[in-house]
Amino acid sequence: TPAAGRIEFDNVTFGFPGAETPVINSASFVAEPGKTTAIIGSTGAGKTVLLNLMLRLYDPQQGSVTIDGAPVDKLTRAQLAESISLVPQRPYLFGGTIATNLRFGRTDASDDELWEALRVAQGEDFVREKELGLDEPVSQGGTNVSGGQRQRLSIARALVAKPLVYLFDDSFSALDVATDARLRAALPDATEGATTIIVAQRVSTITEADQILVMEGGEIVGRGTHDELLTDNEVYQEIVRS
Ligand code: DGT
Ligand code: MG
Repeated sequence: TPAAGRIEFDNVTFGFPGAETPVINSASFVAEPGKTTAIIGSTGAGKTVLLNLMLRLYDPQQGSVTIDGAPVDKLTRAQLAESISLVPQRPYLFGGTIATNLRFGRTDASDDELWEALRVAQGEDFVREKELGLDEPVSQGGTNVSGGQRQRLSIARALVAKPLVYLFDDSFSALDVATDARLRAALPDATEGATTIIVAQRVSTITEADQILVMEGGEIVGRGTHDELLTDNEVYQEIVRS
């Protein structure tokens, strides 16, 4: 079982069956524990597919994905689920209550832990406003909570699980800028020591990331800090301008 959560992609190429061109082309990078790796790039660039390769939703045709040196295809789904929490681009809620949804990754979490995760995810206020609080019923698919609330509950669910690796797929772009800022201010303490990977649309979400990967057409076409990329990466400069 992984102990640190260091993710390494080594020359990974992946294409969907029957497609002519790969959607991930020779991708290599390392995401370190205790650090934030951000991924930015236009729609269709391959950001979600890159995250899905870590969870083995599909396996690469070439290259390897490892966590703490162990190829992810040697780990069981249960080991992967214990190590990595994904907040998907379109979060999903299960029929049950807010509490059962938050405890999805770790059934023994206390109510205090759920409230703490909600505080960080900027979901505390709206749950407190519910008549039944944590026991408020949620319909399957979460149709009785708004999209923004669904997003925050999904973020809180990942925090409750306390994984080694957090994957946030575009989890902050639906939030208004102020909420996004508050959430990101609270996140480092809550995820301390973990490997954090954030797919983002807004540059302001990722300016403080330790490392930013710029993706275009399935390739990593730039990497560095915000300041470094501003100086020397045209694709990043274009994203900043847009
Ligand atoms: P986004 O979320 O709109 O910002 O875009 P990305 O960067 O997350 O793009 P991604 O990774 O969803 O898709 C990369 C490419 O792969 C894009 O050309 C669409 C294609 N693709 C994604 N999912 C599937 C799939 O399930 N089947 C097939 N055949 N192609 C897919
Ligand atoms: Mg995506």
